[in-house]
Amino acid sequence: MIDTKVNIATGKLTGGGVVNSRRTIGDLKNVFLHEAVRAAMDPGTVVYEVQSHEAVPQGTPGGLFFGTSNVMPGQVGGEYFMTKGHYHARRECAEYYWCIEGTGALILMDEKGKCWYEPMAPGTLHYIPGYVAHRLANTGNTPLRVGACWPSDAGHDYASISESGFTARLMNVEGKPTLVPCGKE
Ligand code: PAN
Ligand code: ZN
Repeated sequence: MIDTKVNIATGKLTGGGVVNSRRTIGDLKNVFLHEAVRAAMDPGTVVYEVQSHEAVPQGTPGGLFFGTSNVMPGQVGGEYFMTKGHYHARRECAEYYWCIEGTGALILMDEKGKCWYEPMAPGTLHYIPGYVAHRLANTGNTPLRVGACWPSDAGHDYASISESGFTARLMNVEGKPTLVPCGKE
């Protein structure tokens, strides 16, 4: 733990206990509204990377995890590059996000399907309450770097999102991020 460092300018984590993951266009089948556009893109293009510092085993009650997400700039058929999004498996678990660098949006959806977003810019702080699905979108031209802290027993429920999706999508409409109500293609 003591040899783990966070670069406060970029959020980059180095040292012990750091777990790295990466999602490319090829990994994100059926995540974007325009699946046919995604399928025609280079599958090796990186959409986002996540680093997390896991000081205790996943599922430990009472612990915390700390991480940095980097969402690259880009779009799929006018929809901004974004994370898959999830509810926490333990739905009551909340999370903090804060924006380190870049411009983007935190897209939120409650269990009734109400969807909204909070704009992100360096220094914005975002409290994600329990029972709220969350995903990050990069609306700018540079990487969006976001710090996060969440309970070590929160877990991730991706299945509910892949079954019914978010009820709205953040699209580039005439150059402006616009939350457009819709389902999948
Ligand atoms: C974040 C997310 C991270 C990647 O650490 O896991 O931004 O998004 P997906 O997990 O939806 O792919 C977090 O919210 N943890 O709970
Ligand atoms: Zn989360």
